[in-house]
Amino acid sequence: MNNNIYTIFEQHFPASREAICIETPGRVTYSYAELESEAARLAHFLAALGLQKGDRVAVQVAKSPQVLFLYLACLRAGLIYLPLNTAYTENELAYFLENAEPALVVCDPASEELFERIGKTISLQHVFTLDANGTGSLITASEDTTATFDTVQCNSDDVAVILYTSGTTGRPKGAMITHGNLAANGLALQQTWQWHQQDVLLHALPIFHIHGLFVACHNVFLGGSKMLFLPRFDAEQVMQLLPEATVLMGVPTFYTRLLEQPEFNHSICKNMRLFISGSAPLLAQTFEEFQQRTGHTILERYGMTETGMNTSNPVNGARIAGTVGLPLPGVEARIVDENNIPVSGDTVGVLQVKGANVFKGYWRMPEKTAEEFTEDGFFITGDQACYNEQGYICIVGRNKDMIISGGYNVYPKEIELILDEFPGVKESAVIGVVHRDFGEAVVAIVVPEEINTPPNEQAVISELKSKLANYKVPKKIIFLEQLPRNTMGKVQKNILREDYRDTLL
Ligand code: MCA
Ligand code: AMP
Repeated sequence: MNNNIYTIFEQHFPASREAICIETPGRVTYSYAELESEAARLAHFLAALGLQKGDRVAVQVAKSPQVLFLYLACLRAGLIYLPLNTAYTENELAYFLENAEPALVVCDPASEELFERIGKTISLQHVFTLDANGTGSLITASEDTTATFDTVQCNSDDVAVILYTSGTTGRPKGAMITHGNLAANGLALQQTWQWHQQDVLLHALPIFHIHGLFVACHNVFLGGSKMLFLPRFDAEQVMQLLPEATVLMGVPTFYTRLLEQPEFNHSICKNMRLFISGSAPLLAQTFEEFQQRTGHTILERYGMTETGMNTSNPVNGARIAGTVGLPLPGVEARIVDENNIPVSGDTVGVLQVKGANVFKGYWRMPEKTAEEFTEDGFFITGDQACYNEQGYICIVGRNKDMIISGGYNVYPKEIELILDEFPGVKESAVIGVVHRDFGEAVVAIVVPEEINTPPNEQAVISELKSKLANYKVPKKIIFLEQLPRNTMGKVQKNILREDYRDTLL
């Protein structure tokens, strides 16, 4: 038996492979037959380059159907797919490449030279390009390759994908996600959300993270369904296409932006079966406003890069605002106190999860991996949670110093390390504050060496922009004489968060 996740997808593709899998806004369609042959062609090409099972393929490209063909090709060839946010800068990319040592990079033509340069310092063998139109040297070079390929044999614990997630220390860690993790989580979601061949997903998420790549696309592949594949989220375009869709998946910002559209109403959503939200907390206010405007109740679910999806509100049954529902089939979840003793009711503790969905570990970081698990094998999420009256899980806070802005995670340490190096800066503290559009947004509190002559704010912002993905760059810098500290000398970020909570409103 082949446990390669692609083999499992294939078993779920529609019997008639002429059924459409992907449709673009320009009405270009790709059938399941084309999905199979394009993935086979690319897999053949990658294998012919000499790439071996377990080699990493790093991909930083704009969203297009061809990226999905490449992803499936890597799975088929037993290669480890390493997607990278298109916002990452040279600084960030150099770290990922050095850490993951990919054998091949696929990038936008505009960044080819950058990757060639970074690649010199590691033993990067190949750089190919793929642009937003789905053309580039990767496609040209693989054009004449055979469109059949025997999917490489994989075990459940073979790594399929590495996804970098930052950490409280500021050094990103590569989460190793196996073929077995993807299968367990994909099938659990397909069953829970009752995905079927008549479903049409409106896909407006980026495809370099769990949400857009696994949660969205895997459900389509396992449901044998179709997706309307948009390059990015655009509220007007989403409204235009919603009448053709049955499912939308998004971060809370998608829903607040739709509600800002005066024409967004009941009739636009008349064919919809499910609106799903995740990656960040959905405000009860958004949940209720959405219900009033459309008659639909948003289904909120909860997950992590390391675990995939853990819990979900039900399709049939009450979906409750401010909760993330119940554990998915095959997922064990418990909330524990500081002594690792399970708590019940509305007592807040840390959420821990266990199951075939939980990742294999951090790439080349066995100690960091060990730190994140309990002795009895539960993964410590770092999220604070409790149960509501119905026994649903509510995420009420985080033990980790992390900001979620528009669905993207930002780790303050990464920004503070750069700020503290800036001339004239003594120290800094980066916090998340309330933001109307992004839920939370990044703000930096900076203590200058001389309070009367602080560094130039624009110069600081420019420095950060050159080193960090744009969504991590603070929306505002506040200069303070000193940071609040407790008796142990630890910066009291809770005070800063309280004081500057409304600074961007
Ligand atoms: C864009 N900007 C942002 C963000 N996005 N600032 C803060 N937070 C953001 N999320 C800034 C840019 O830096 C830029 O500023 C300006 O906004 C316009 O950029 P643009 O790219 O045009 O913005 P947009 O297209 O309107 O994007 C907003 C968005 C996008 C649609 C909400 O951020 C998005 O698609 N988010 C989804 C993220 C996601 O998929 N997360 C899932 C992770 P400037 O001009 O100053 O540079 S997976 C996960 O979390 C787990 C596993 C889970 O449970 O799902
Ligand atoms: P990531 O590191 O991108 O995997 O983000 C995972 C984190 O996002 C979780 O640990 C939570 O803190 C947060 N998250 C994801 N979904 C939800 C949700 N529905 N409600 C609250 N937080 C969420």
